[in-house]
Formats: sequence, structure tokens, C-alpha cells
Amino acid sequence: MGHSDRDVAEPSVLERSANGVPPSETETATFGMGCFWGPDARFGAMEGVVRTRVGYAGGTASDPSYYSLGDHTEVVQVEYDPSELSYDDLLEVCWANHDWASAAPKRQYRSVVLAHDEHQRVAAERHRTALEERTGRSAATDIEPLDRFFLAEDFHQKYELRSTPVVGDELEDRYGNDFVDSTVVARLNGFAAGHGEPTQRNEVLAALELPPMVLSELQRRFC
Ligand code: MHO
Repeated sequence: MGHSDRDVAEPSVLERSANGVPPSETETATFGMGCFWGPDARFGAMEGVVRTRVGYAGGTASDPSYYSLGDHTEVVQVEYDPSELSYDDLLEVCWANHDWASAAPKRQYRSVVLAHDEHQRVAAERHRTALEERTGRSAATDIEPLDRFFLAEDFHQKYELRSTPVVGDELEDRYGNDFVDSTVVARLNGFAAGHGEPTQRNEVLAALELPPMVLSELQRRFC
């Protein structure tokens, strides 16, 4: 739209975070890429991602938790705006950001694409074949239909932010029950892990008016 003015840019980021985007306008993807803390931040920093959640999926156990995972795998679930990002874009980021060529030491950390529908399954298989042809290596990545997703415990959500307590506490106070689902919190979690461009970071930070100590702690995490 060509608006770079902050007063125009502000509401779009914050409004989306506060109100969410109607589900009919978003799509969801689910990936297992090893420990889910890193992918939560990686996807959260991306423009076009509306929210991220980490959880357990890909198994049959009925009520998994971190300490009783059964046959489930750590996964990140990414809700995104399909007018800004395609499923193929997300597959690209998925395979570029984890070790897909080695068998994981545990099922907890396996490489897996959990397809939400037939279109995703076909796209993932096409992508995996292209990756193997391009690299000459075989991918350990499983491609399976998603059955159920179980949300992980709070302490795993937006882990990068929570690991800087002054920042995590401030944002939890501010967003309350929306902490996990907030677009802004997903972005900040990504920035705290060193992702994102300076202009993108500044735009979000300028709109938030964080207390100076929180701001400086957050900026200390940028690299
Ligand atoms: N135990 C590993 C991975 C945590 S992850 C949520 C660690 O502490 O780094 O499985």
C-alpha cells in the first residue's frame, strides 16, 4: 500500500494482535523440526505469520505433556495470512532450518511435516523430492496427515522471550491470556532470538511504548 508512516502502520500490527484475524482468512501449517523453541521464534519473526504455538502431535497417546510425551513429537503450529505467504514459503523455511538429513535421536525431535489437507501433503512431497534431488541426500522427514495438536505448557510458548524474564513478565502482564496467540509477542519472540530486520523490529517496538528497561533488555538480545 506504500504507507511507511508509523501512524498508519501501527494499527495493523497491533489490531491484528488484539483482535486476531478471522480464521477464514488464515491457514495453518504444522512442522516438527527438533526442539520447538527455535522454530517458534523463526516463524514468529516472519511477516505474514499471524500466530505461532508450540505443542505435541504426530502420535496416538491421548493426553501428552512435556514429561509424558508418549509417541508424540514437538511441533510448531504456524497460522499465516495466505495473501502474504504461501505454504511453499513455509516449507522452504522449515527445511532450511533444521537437520532433515539425519534420523533424530528420539521421536520427540523427529523431522515431520504434518499436513492439514491433501494440498499440503502434495506440496510437501513435491518439496521433499526436489530437496533430495538438489542435494543428493535422502530426507529423514516424514510427511503425515495431522490428527490432533496438543498445545504445550505455557513455559514452552515464546520461550526466547520468557528466557529474558523482565521482558517475558512485562509482555505477559500486558497481553494476559492473549500472550500465546499475540502476533506482536510472536514477532518479539523472533526478534529476541536474533531474527528479523532492523526496520521491522523498529516498527513493532515503536508501536509498543515498552518501559525503557524492558526495551533495553530486548534490544540486548538482538544481533
Ligand atoms: N532439553 C533441551 C531441549 C528442550 S526442548 C523443549 C534443552 O534444554 O535445550 O525439547
